[in-house]
Amino acid sequence: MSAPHDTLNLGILAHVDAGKTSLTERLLFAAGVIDEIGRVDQGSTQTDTLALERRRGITIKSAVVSFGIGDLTVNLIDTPGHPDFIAEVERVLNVLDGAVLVISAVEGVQAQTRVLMRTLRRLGIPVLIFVNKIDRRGADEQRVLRDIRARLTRAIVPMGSVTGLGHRSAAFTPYGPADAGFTAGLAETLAEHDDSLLAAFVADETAVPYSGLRAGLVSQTRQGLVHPVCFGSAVTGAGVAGLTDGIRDLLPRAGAEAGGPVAGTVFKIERGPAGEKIAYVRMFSGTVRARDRLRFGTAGTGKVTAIRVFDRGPATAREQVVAGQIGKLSGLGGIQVGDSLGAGTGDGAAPAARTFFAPPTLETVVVPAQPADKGALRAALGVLAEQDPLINVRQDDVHQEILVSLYGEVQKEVIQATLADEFGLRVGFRESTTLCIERPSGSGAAAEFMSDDANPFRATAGLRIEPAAAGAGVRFQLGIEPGALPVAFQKAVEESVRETLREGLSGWPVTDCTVTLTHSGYTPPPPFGWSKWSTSAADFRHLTPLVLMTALRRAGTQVYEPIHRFSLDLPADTFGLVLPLLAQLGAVPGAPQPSGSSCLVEGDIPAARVHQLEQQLPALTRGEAVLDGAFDRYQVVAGRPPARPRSDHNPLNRKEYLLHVRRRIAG
Ligand SMILES: Nc1nc2c(ncn2[C@@H]2O[C@H](COP(=O)(O)OP(=O)(O)OP(=O)(O)O)[C@@H](O)[C@H]2O)c(=O)[nH]1
Ligand SMILES: [Mg+2]
Repeated sequence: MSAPHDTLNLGILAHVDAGKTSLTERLLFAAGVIDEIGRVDQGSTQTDTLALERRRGITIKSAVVSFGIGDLTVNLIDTPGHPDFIAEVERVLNVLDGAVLVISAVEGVQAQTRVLMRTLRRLGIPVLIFVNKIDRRGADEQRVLRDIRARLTRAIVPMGSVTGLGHRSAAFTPYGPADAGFTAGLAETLAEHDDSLLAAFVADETAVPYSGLRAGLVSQTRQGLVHPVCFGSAVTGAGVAGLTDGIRDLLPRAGAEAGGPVAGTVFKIERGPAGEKIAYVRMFSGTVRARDRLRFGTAGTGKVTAIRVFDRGPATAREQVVAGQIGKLSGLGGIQVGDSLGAGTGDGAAPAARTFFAPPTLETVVVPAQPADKGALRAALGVLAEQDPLINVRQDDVHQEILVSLYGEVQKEVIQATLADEFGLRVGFRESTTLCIERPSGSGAAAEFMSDDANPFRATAGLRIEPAAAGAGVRFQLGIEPGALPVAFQKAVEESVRETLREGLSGWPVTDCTVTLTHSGYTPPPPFGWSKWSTSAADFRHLTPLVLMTALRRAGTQVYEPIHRFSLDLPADTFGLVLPLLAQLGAVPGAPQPSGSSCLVEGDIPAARVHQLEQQLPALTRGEAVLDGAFDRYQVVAGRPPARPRSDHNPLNRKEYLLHVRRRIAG
């Protein structure tokens, strides 16, 4: 049995305020799913449903809606554009068949647009570009196209022309086979990836039939090699028909193996009215039925109690969800965002933690208004972290404080409001500090054997740590004979490695490294029963931090700080005033590019200084400066690296650590 219709799981992505949610509303209206178009500014849209989203007029969480275009069912995922909520975009990327990247016809390519497009291209996700807001004053078709070619990609195909730019009457007219300029440009762009087309085109420009060009466009768009560009307005509805055609004809459809083994990915968790977990899963293969027992994540299992499926409207109760579809599953208590579903999991093969964007670069202390609420706060943050794996919660034992990692200041407000609304907890925040990372500077190894007198645990472990490529994260691998160590023990070592690397030699998280298990040994239980002399997973969990920290100390680490790429648009006559400020904040600006009475400066600035720049710019520029920026890379901190307070039982201090373990075992 297969899905009733072909399905396309479509992400809608853009810089903040480009018009994603408004466009979503338009598409739903055009498809007849809603009779009235909601407005972001009035808090009446289908996808901005949280109280906070309606109050602020921005999207915070990704949301799914579904509509039909002919025989195609589109599940559209509206995502937030604000960089503080990039984690929401991150987890959606795993489940998309294609994406629409929205760009404002007035603002053009913005910092987040570049970050998103780079990632979409790296992942090979097919992308249509929609240039929105052609009705707004200042909209400029040619400038946006130049901007896209210069800053995103040259592999674009403008699909039509715009009339009445900057007016409510602005309209989009698709090109057809008779537009010679269009067909020539199309042939030239397609020829970049198609040698036979290139040869035919060079021999005789008019010899390639339009049907061949069209087939090439479909094929190359579906492979993510070229990106068609449509224009329109989410407010007036102009160009929405052209976009709908593009979604139907140019993007690939979900492969649907309804009979295959169950495989799916959880990309969102929601709490139901009774606080129960509801997991949004995109099915890649197989069929899940109500009352099925499922495996998920590394070791979870549970029984599905109810299923809702998105099928041309709100999710409705169904008996099953099949390959290609998005379903909401109830009943799986321990499930988490990022978990994969199905038989391929749960056998010890941990799913590769894929991260596409930079991790949070800020950290702040959360302070409960009532000191007695500390325990409740820790529990509540734990629940939030479950919905949002990038909310890293950390306990600073030295100062008895709770810290969370963050992408930005708006995210603070969201956490504050969520804790108040959902948990009845009032909290404040200390000023955010920059979150650095450590990377090993060389490779280092260490081992402790069961026979060593100094080793109090019934386990042997040897580990090697070495640097990996930037962005690789932490990779764990076995350098021992397969089968030499039971899976449960391997898992204990790996989990402990990841936990230990949350605090490196200077107290920062250690990343971009490969850790190899080089030695292992254990005492099996006697043939019948159990003995207190045999090895347990806890022995490995306790020994691993000691061995790993010794290896890390031998490898050495370097501290890196996050650097933002900024672009600053300011009145030309204020450049001289702003330059000294940039220098003082450690920014490295490029040459200013004048345009009329304003000038554009692009450059690098330590993330730690962005907030100061934002605060001081208005006074120097009559409030006219427009600052835009996004995380670009990590850079070695010059001079003495900043240190972060380590927990008091950090395994660097062997004695403290062993006392801590003993207390934990006793307690
Ligand atoms: N004139 C005009 N305004 C638009 C258009 N599309 C969106 N807007 C306005 O732009 C603002 C932002 O629109 P949203 O739809 O919330 O943008 P978004 O991309 O969803 O924003 P985030 O989800 O917060 O990133 C709102 O005030 C919209 O009314 C358009 O085509 N023309
Ligand atoms: Mg939105």
